[in-house]
Amino acid sequence: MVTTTRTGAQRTAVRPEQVLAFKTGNEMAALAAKQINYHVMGYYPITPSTEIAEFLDEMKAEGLHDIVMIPADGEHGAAGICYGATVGGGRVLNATSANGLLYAIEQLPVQSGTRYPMVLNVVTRSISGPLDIRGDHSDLYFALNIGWIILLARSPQAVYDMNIIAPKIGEHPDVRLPVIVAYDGFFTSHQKRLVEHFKDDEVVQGFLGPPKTPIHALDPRHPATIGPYMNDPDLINNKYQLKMAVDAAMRELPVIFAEYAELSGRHYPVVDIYAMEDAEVALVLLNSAAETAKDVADRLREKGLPVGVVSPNVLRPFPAEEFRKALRNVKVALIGDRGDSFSGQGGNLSIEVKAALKDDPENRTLCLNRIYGLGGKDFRFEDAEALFNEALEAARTGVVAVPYDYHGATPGQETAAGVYPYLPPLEKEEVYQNLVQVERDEATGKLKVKVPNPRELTRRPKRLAPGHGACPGCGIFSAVEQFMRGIEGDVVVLYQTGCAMVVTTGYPYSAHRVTYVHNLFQNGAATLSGLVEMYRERRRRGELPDVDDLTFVMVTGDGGMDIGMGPAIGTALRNHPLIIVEYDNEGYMNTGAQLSYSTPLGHASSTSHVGSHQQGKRFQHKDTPQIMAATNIPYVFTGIESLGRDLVEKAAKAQWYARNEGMAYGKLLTACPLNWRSEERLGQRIVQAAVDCCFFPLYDIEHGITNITYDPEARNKRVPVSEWLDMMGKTRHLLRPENAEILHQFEEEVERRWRRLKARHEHPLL
Ligand SMILES: Cc1ncc(C[n+]2csc(CCOP(=O)(O)OP(=O)(O)O)c2C)c(N)n1
Ligand code: SF4
Ligand SMILES: [Mg+2]
Repeated sequence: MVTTTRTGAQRTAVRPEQVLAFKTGNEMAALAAKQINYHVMGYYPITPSTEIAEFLDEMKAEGLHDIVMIPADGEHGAAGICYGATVGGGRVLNATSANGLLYAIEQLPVQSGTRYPMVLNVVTRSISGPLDIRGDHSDLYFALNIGWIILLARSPQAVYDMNIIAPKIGEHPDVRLPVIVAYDGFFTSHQKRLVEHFKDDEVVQGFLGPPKTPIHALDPRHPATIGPYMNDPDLINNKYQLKMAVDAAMRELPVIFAEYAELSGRHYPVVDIYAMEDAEVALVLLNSAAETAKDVADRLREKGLPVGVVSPNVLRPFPAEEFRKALRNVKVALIGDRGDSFSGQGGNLSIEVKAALKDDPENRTLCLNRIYGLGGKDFRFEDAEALFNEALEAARTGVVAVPYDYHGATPGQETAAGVYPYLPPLEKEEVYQNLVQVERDEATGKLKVKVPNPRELTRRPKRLAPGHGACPGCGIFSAVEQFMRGIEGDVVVLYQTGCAMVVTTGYPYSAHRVTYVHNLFQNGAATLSGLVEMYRERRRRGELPDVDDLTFVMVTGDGGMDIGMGPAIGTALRNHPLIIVEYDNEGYMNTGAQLSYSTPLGHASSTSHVGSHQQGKRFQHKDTPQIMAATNIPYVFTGIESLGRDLVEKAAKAQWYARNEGMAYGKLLTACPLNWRSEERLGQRIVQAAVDCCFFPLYDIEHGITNITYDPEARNKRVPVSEWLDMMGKTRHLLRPENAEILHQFEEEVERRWRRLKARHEHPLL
C-alpha cells in the first residue's frame, strides 16, 4: 500500500519508521551526521554554518555519537584536518560558509585530485567585502571548478536527505569524490520546517554501508604514495580521470536517488521541474528562492499564465541534458543568479544554462539573466512576480531588451551634502598633548615612562565614540580605550573581524573617530604591514608632507590570533613598526561563544559543551604572549583595564618601540558577561581574580627580558584558581567533585606557567 505523509513523501508499508519533526536545515545536517556517525569532523566556526558543529558537540557531550570533533585554527586548517583524516580511510565531515569556503578552497582540489571522498556542508553566504553575514551564492560559485560534486538542498528536509545521499555518491567506486551539500544561509539553515527523519541510525548506516577507501595511509603492509609530484602528461590524464568520475556521478546519481526514494519515500530528480508541462516561461533558480517562485507560479497559473519553475538538485555534475529537456519548449527562461561574475555576461548559472541550450540545435529559448538577492536581500513574492513579468513580456514581444542586469539594486546617488562625519575629526592639538613621556634609560636600555594622574589623562580625547552596540558590561572598549590613553598623537587602527569590529561599524555608521580599516581576521596583521610600509615609503618620497608620526594599531580578538597567527608571526618576524593589541575574552564571542585556543581547559563554550560525556574544552589554553615573544620582537606585554596605570605605561612603551624599533604585541583580558555567563557588574572583579590566581599574569618582555609588573604573591593577594572559576557560569561545573581531575590539571598548568614566568623574571637574562 502507498500512503502520502504530511511532508508529501510517499511511503510503502515496508519502509523503515520515520519521525516527524520541526527543525532547521542546520539541525537536519547535524542529525544526518550523527546518524551516519562520521569518524572525524574538522571545522572552524563561521556563520551561518557554525551551528552544525555546535549541535554535534552538544550531542557528543551527551555521548550520542562517536565523531571526533576537531576545532581547527582556521578553515584552511580544517580542510587540512579533513584531508588528512580521509587519507586515513574513514568518513569525514566539515561545514563552512562564505570566506571560510574561500579560505579553505586551496585544499579542496587536493581532496578531489587525489580522490578522497568526504562531505562538506556549504551554508551559503555572501563573501566579504564588505562583510555581510547573510545568504547568497557568491561563495558557492567559487567552488564550481574544484572537482567536487555539489548537491543542492532547497529545504531542511532536503538538507537531511542530501547529507545521507552525499557519502553514498561520493564513495561510489566509479566516483570516489568529495561532495558539497549547499543550502541557503539563514533561509534554509535557520528557519524551522516540518521534516521527517529515520528513527533508527542503523537505517542510515545500512543505506551507506561501511566506508570504502581502496587506498589509505594506515596499512603499513601496503604502503602508498599519496599525492606524488606529477607533471605533463600525467596531470592532464589525472584531470581527465576526475572528469570521468564526475561523469560517472551523473550516471549514478539517478540510481542512488531512486534507491533513497525507495527507502524514504522522498524522490529527488536531478533537476526539479514545477508546472513545466506546458510552460512557455520559466524561472530558473537555485535553492530556497525557487520555493518562493513556485508559490508565485501557482498564482500566475490561476490567472491562466503559462509559467513554471526549474531548479537543479545537482550543480556538479552540471545536469546539462536535464536542462535541455526541461527548457526545450520554453519561449523564455529567466535565469536568476544570487552571485555575479561581474561582466562575465551573466552569473554562473545563467552562463552554464545558456551553454547547455546552445548544444541543442533545435532550441529557440530566449534567455534573460538577473542577479538578485545579494547579501541576503530577501527574494519575496513580489520579486518572483516581477521576474516572471519580465520574462512574460519578452515572450510576448519575442525580444530580450536587456539580457543581463540586476534585480532589486538601487544605484547610489551623490547627494548635495556629500559624505559627512557625524563627529568632527580629532584636531592635532587634541591628540598631541605630550601627556605620557617615555625615555630610554641608557644605563639599563629599558624605557622609563612618566604617566600623569588619571584625571590629567582624561584630557586625551577618546578615539572611539560612545555610539557602539556592545553588550552591557562588555570589557572590550573600556580596556582598549585605557590602552589608547597611553598612545600619543595620530593613530590608524585596523580591526580584525570580531565583536569589536562588528559593534562599532554598521554601514553607514562608524564609531571610530580615527581612520579605521577592517580586514578579515586571518589577515589583519599582513594588511597593516602593507599599510605601514606604504606610509613610510610615501613619506620618504615626500608625498605626505603634512602627515607626520602616525601610529598603526591592530585590534584583534583572541580568535583573530588563532586563524591570523601565521600573518601575525610573519609581521613580527619582519618586525614592522606597528602594535597588535589582542583583547582576549576567551572565545569566539561574535559568532556565538565557540571555543578559541585561548579558552582554558574545561571551560564551557558552544563547541565545548558540558554533559555526561564531556566536561568543556579538552585542551589547555594558548599562551600567545609567549609565542609572540619567541619571535624576538622588541616588546610584548599583558594588561587589564582596572590596573590602568600599568596598562597606560605599557601602551606608551609599545608606541615608543613601534616608533623606534619595530613591532609590539599586547594581550588584554576583557570580560564578556554574555558568554562567560557572569553578572555584568562583576566583569572587573572576575578579570582581577584571573590575575590574582596567576592564570593571567601581568608582565612585559622588553628585548627578551621578562618583568612581572604585578605579582599577586608578593602583594599577598593570590587567590585559588577555583575562586575565579566560581564567578562564571561557564566554569562552575569544574568545581563539582566529579571534575576534580580536570580542575587539578588546569591548576597545575596555571602553576607551571606562573613558576616559569617567575623564574624568567628573576633571571637577569630571561
Ligand atoms: C575566514 C573566516 N572564518 C570565520 C569567520 C567567522 N568569524 C568572524 S569573527 C569570529 C570570531 C572572532 O573571535 P575573536 O577574534 O576572539 O573576537 P570576538 O568575537 O571574541 O570579539 C569568527 C569565527 C570569518 N568571518 N571569516
Ligand atoms: S558578546 Fe561579549 S565580547 Fe561581544 S560585545 Fe557582547 S559582551 Fe562584548
Ligand atoms: Mg574572543
